[in-house]
Parts: sequence; structure tokens; C-alpha cells
Amino acid sequence: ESGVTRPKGYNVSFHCNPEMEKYHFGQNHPMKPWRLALSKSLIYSYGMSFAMDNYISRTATYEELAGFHSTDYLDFLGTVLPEPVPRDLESQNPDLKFNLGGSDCPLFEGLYDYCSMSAGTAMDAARKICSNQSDIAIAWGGGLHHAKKAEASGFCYINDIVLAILQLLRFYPRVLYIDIDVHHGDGVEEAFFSTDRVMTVSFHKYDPHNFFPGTGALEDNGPKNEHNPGAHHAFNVPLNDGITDEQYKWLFDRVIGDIVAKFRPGAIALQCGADSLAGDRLGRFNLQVQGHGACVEFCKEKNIPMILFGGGGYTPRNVARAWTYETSIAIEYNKKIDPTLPQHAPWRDHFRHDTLFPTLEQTLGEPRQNRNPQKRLQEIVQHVTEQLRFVQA
Ligand code: ZLM
Ligand code: CA
Ligand code: ZN
Repeated sequence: ESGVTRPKGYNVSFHCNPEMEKYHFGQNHPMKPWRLALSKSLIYSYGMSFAMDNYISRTATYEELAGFHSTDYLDFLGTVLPEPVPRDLESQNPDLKFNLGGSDCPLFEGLYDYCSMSAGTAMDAARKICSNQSDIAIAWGGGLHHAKKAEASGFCYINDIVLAILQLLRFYPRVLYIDIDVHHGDGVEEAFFSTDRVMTVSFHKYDPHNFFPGTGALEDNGPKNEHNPGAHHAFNVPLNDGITDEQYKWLFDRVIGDIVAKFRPGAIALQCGADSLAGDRLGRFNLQVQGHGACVEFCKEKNIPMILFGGGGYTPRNVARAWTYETSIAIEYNKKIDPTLPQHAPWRDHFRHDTLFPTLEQTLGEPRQNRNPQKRLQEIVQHVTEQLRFVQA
């Protein structure tokens, strides 16, 4: 026996599709679906599966995907064949159809199936929340927040989060979306731009000309037109390189605490992109597994039904650590978890250090310089407070 027990009166479901782990974006592409296998392997090695309901999720149907995406786009996505675009030709061919086939969103073998699996995972999670069978539903294979109605963007083709939130809206009057991926959650923000039933909050590195996708300024709070119900229902927390656990936690607690108190969501959708961790191949922050997980813990303590999505995360060993720790938070095992990685964990050597919580020095050598003065963080909190005054209680 693993010694991991179920939390009393609290149900956690774990949704995955092991087929997803087998797809390949192409040589050297930062997005590596096998990080899902690594994460699941670590989660199961800790024995956490005994404390959750484990589901192999279905693939989403065409009709389900069409709940958000245009049929033109889906038809094309379903028929395109991988046709490698030579790197030097890509720049000469800027009008890729639906932004497909470039180096960010390549066409690869089985692309459509991969997308329907990610969406299926997220939608299954949403259904468990809607039917009250789960208090927390985990979908690490989802979280692809950049995809638009008729366009792929930033490694994302199908917006599984939007599809899941649309499900939640059938049962809950108000849904809060929170996004701790290092990139701006632009696709989700845009999808719910015109409704006051979804509030979106993204924390991200913001540098319009040098960091993808370049949107998500502090002042962008939804439609400027006051007659649009979505006005004031988008929140953005733009950050600079090197933010630390303490600062991030301070900000998160303030911002999310105030938003939850005012908006009173019936459900929370939390995108846990792990590229905000220190040492990520694409990230810029100094967050540790503990600081990233503290966001999940803070949300859990609100006792509101919640979906945990994956998202970015480009240093697979750190992705696996974060999502393992966050799974332990969901099942209330985090206080008891052994920080030493299980002896029998497959791929143990892959983790380099045999701890779930490597120090900044272990992950980075030299931590990134912190370019977030406390004064700026206070301004952010101040702005959020002011914007919240416009939100109907
Ligand atoms: N070039 N290969 C985050 C999505 C971030 C746009 C600049 C491509 C890369 C990146 C792809 C192997 C989420 C941009 C980048 C080079 C135009 C981005 C393929 C390295 C490689 O080595 C690479 C040949 C590739 C892509 C780096 N792309 C880094 N950053 C961003 C998209 C997705 O985490 O938020 C959610 C899952 N794209 O900066 C360029 C402007 C394409
Ligand atoms: Ca984000
Ligand atoms: Zn990201």
C-alpha cells in the first residue's frame, strides 16, 4: 500500500489520455508531449492514483470542437497533411493558412487526433465538475490557451480551456479563469471578452516587442465600450524577468483574493502552465515548485469547484515536479509528501536532483536578476482594486 489516502468528503478526478504523450511537434520543438508521461509517472510513483478517480479521457468529437472553433478551421485542421516547411522558406511565406505550418504551430502526423485528445481531457474534467462528482478535476493534457476560433497560435491549435469553460457555464452562473503560465492567456481572454459571466486573470511576462504574444497590459481590462457586459472582466498582471516565490505569492493572494470576494465564481478554471518556473527553456521567472504550487493551494482553500489545466512547460523534469506537487495539493497530501523522489520512480535519473523541490541554485546555477520592484507590484494591486469597483457585486 502507498499510504496515500483519499481526503474525506472530497473528490479529485484525474483525466488523461496516454495516447497524447506519443505525438511529436518535430525536432527540437519546445513543446514535448512526453512531459505528460513523465509527470504521470512521477504522480503514480508517489501512489497518488489511490486518492483520485482516474479516467482515460475520450477524444472530443468534431461537434464538440465546433462549440468554439469555426468549421472552416476544423475542416482544414482535419485534412492538412504534414508537409515540412523548410526554415528558410517560412519567412517568405508569411500568410500560412490559419497560422498552421510555421515553426510555432507545425503540422505533424496525427495533429487532429492530438488536438481532440487534449480537448477531450479538458471537457471530461468539466463534466465531472458540472455533475458534482468531482471537487477538483485535473487535466494536465489541456491548458492550450492561445488557440483562437479560427487560428492556431503559440503551440496551441484547439482551445480546450474555452471548451471546458463553455461546459461550466451551462451549470454555473459565473466562472473565474486564472492563468499562471508565463505567457498571456490571450485566446481565453478574447473568447470571453463580451460576457460578464467569465472573468479572466492572467499573470505573465510582459514585453510587447520581445515576448510572445505581446498582449496583456495592466490597462487592458476588457472592452472599452461600457455597454458591453464584458467591460472590466479581464484582468492582466504584467511582470518582468526574475520574479520570486515571495513576490508572486504576495501578488496572487491579493489579486485573486479580492477578485474571488467580489466576483463570487461558482467554479474556477486554473491554467497551471509550468513555464513560469525557474530554469524553463522559454520562461523568465525565478519561481520554484513551492511558489507555483502555492497558487493552487490558495485557490483550493476557497472551496470552489475547480479544474486544473496544464499548459506551457518546456523543461520536462520541472514540469513533472510542479504538476506532481500540485496533484498532491489537490488530494491534500502535500503536507505529508516525501520531498525525496520515490526510489522506484522510473526515469529517476532524468530528474538530475532526487528532490521534488530543487533549490534555485540547483535549477539555474545563477538565478535570473529580479526586475520587479515592489513599488510596481503595489501599483498592480492598486489598479486591480480600482478596476474591481466597476464590477457588479
Ligand atoms: N519563431 N523549433 C507558448 C508559445 C510561444 C513568435 C519567434 C520560431 C518559440 C520557439 C519552434 C525547432 C504556451 C514567438 C519564434 C523559432 C516566430 C515562441 C521550433 C524555439 C523553437 O527551436 C525551435 C526548429 C520553436 C519555437 C523557440 N516560439 C519560443 N517562443 C513563441 C510562442 C505557448 O506556453 O503559452 C502555452 C502552451 N513564438 O515568439 C516568433 C514570434 C516564430
Ligand atoms: Ca499567464
Ligand atoms: Zn507559456
